[in-house]
Amino acid sequence: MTRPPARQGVTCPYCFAAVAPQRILFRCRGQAGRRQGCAPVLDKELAEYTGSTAGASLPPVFAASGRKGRADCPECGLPTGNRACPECHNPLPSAYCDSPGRIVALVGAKNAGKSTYIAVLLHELMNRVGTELDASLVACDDRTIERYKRDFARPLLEERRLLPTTASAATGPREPLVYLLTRTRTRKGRFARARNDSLALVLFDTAGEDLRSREVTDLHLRYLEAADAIIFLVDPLELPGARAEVRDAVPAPRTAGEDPDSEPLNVIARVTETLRQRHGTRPGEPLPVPVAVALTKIDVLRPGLLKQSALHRSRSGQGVLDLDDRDAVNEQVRAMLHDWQAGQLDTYLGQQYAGHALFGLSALGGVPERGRVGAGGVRPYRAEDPLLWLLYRFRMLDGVRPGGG
Ligand SMILES: Nc1nc2c(ncn2[C@@H]2O[C@H](COP(=O)(O)OP(=O)(O)OP(=O)(O)O)[C@@H](O)[C@H]2O)c(=O)[nH]1
Ligand SMILES: [Mg+2]
Ligand SMILES: [Zn+2]
Ligand SMILES: [Zn+2]
Repeated sequence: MTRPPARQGVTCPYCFAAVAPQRILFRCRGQAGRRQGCAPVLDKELAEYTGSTAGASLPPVFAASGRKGRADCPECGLPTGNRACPECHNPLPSAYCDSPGRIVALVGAKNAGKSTYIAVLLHELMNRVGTELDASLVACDDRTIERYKRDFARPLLEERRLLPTTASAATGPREPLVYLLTRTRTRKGRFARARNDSLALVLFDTAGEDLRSREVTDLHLRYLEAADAIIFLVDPLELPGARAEVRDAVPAPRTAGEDPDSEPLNVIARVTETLRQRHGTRPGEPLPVPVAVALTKIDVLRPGLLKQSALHRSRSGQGVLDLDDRDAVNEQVRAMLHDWQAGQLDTYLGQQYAGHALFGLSALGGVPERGRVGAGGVRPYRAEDPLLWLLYRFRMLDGVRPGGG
């Protein structure tokens, strides 16, 4: 297997610049209560990044060699552990600087279900799945918290309205949502000790619109180039061969089959080209980035199709990856793709990537009606599966075979 080029230091999860460890800045902790730190000043770099001076008045940043992730502010003398990117001045959490961050890129054609998936996946990680994995999911900056609430959780999960089409990045700056997922793992046996593993989960809600052409925006491109893993979402309603398997009540999407640029295979091919440029691999050589390919909206499929199938079973939910279940789901989705004359997708991924895995999930768990989530509310189904597999690939989650072997 080819290895990705060794990365010097960290990749900023906001601007995706590669930052050498000694260049990481510190930010003064400032005044608080009786603490006499530096007063806030307008941070021009940060304001430029966010496109607004609101929230960009902060205690100053400074360069320092810093030992053990701390340095004393040259102005006020107070020690600080807050670090910032030298390019965009966004915060770089210390757990992110200390452990290699993993950037997960989420891509898919227009209407594939990306925004809905982000809303639901993050909610699952903060709740049920987080508990199962003994993991905490913490936003790395206040803007991420606000944006998740405003653009994802409130409309979809509280008000049960479907999310609007994501606007093209060309119409305005868009920022990634940056989280730190930290798992506590206790090793059993003689050298028993707890260890924390961190994964920076950087989700950039791309507009399917922007993946239609090769002229992807600069930030977009850097996001893809920086990705350590890809989650590629495919709407089964866009696969013409799948129509016969869809419940009668589900209307055909307006775009189906009309726009070759939005066809799943063409979208993944453009993403693959971008990745090849970064990795500098030869055409025949597989890319080292793991790719999770998920059929979204599987609730639209006829119940008969899923009955007694691997996809119909629920995961055991033990804080491990059940490899038997993983194999079964992978095989089932592969068989479905081939049945639907979409086997090309599987073949292409097998040729281009050293490791790809197939998933079937539903973020909503039911067919929406008139712009709203169905009557039963949001009931995600296997939404976390792709992420669990990636955690397994990153060695943050153990794999088990309950059936032995
Ligand atoms: N049945 C069903 N429909 C879904 C599900 N998730 C999304 N949808 C439908 O798909 C539509 C598009 O979902 P989005 O999440 O907005 O898709 P997107 O990939 O973000 O689209 P763009 O922003 O245009 O790129 C939604 O409005 C829903 O109608 C699901 O789990 N089940
Ligand atoms: Mg969207
Ligand atoms: Zn940056
Ligand atoms: Zn200071």
